[in-house]
Amino acid sequence: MKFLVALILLELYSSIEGCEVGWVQFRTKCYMFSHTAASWAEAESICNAFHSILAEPRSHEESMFLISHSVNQAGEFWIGVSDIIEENRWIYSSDLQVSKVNDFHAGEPNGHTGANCVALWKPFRGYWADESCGAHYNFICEMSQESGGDVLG
Ligand SMILES: [Ca+2]
Repeated sequence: MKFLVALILLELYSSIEGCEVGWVQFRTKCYMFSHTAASWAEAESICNAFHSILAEPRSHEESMFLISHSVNQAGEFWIGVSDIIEENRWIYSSDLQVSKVNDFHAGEPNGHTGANCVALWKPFRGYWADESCGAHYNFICEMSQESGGDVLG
């Protein structure tokens, strides 16, 4: 019983702990919308440097949060979805699984092998565009809220 109470208190504590300064929360994750631009691969490295990864929307709700938040910021935003490994097979970087979300704008993706990384595209009201991975855009990092920046869940 004591253990259960402690567990509940721990859950309660972690749920009100929230996100680090500069990160915004949606459900169980914290996100950082960068103010600087980088290539897709550089963006992933920068996220990793802060114990996070490029954002990987796993549900329609999460994707819509990223899209709606991104259009209130300046610039376009890389996320961690790409078809670098196999053309037109869009996967998450962290586990190589096919993306559960497809929020490409009508007419996208259209860049074929010359565009293998996904950006939230402001002229499309934040919906996805396939872009050249070497292009420099802002980016969104994510970490799980429970991790507190230590280990990615
Ligand atoms: Ca492609």
